[in-house]
Amino acid sequence: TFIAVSSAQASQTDTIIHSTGNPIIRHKYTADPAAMVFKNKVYLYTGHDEAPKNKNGYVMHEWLCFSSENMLDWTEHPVPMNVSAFKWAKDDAWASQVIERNGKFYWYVAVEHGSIPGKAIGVAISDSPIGPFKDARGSALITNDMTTQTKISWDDIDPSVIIDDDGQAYLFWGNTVCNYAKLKSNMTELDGPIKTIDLPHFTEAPWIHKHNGWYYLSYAYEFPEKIAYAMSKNINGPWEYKGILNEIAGNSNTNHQAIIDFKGKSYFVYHNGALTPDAGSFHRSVCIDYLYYNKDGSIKKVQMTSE
Ligand code: FUB
Repeated sequence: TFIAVSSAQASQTDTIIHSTGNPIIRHKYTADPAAMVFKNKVYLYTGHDEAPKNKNGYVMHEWLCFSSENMLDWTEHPVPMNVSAFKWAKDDAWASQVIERNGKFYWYVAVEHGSIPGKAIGVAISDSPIGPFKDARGSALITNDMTTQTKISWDDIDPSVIIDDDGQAYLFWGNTVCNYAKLKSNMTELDGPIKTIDLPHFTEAPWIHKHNGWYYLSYAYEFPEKIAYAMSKNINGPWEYKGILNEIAGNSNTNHQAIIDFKGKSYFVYHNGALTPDAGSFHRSVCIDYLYYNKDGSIKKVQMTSE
């Protein structure tokens, strides 16, 4: 049975969820997952699809945070952040990612800018993975007037962040064009020019990760979206396109992935529109399936399950 919980009703205490299969969260619609492994736990950060039942369009005002020690029992933490954390932003709590550096947690998010037309990327900071988070800059890190490759207003979305083994941090993001730039060690300022990466049929949702010496750049491909990926031995490329990793995910035009290693296994975290018969593209739900690497570093296609 699906129980809708509105933001107003949201619990201010932890809620325990035992996942019985995909989608893993069934009492709310969750989208755009990002996962972070920290001290024996997985932290799952999602958007919250809050659109009324019959509305075709995104209504997203807040982000959610869940944690687990075994990928089956999840704790839902009190809502750690909503759009009003960013005074310069108007609405639209779109895709995000959290990363830890020196005991601080940095949350990169896409939102609608209040005065510069279009989407923008902000960064929030906390001493804890579950918040509270506050705006780390007081202004957007990336705005629509900094990248001019495309003319759409939502080309600066879907931030993904990595800290490389040498301590250099990078931010990847984009719609239609995949951008990336170095971040200063304070994690709140760019450190150099914005560059672009040419990836076949790149739509959005870049996710950068490293595994066994390879860099992987996965992304939403075409529309409706599949997830494709490229590999490189160098974070600056060249990137070799490796094909489709995940097919269109049940009933949703968008797909959006996070890839992590946790306790000896690898996981593919994504969303679909299959929680309720009328869910579709604007009432999405986070799912998790195993991800397997081949000996040469390439990745086997993900088998989507309902277990
Ligand atoms: O959730 C809003 C947008 O839809 C995200 O930013 C995209 O990745 C797509 O999932």
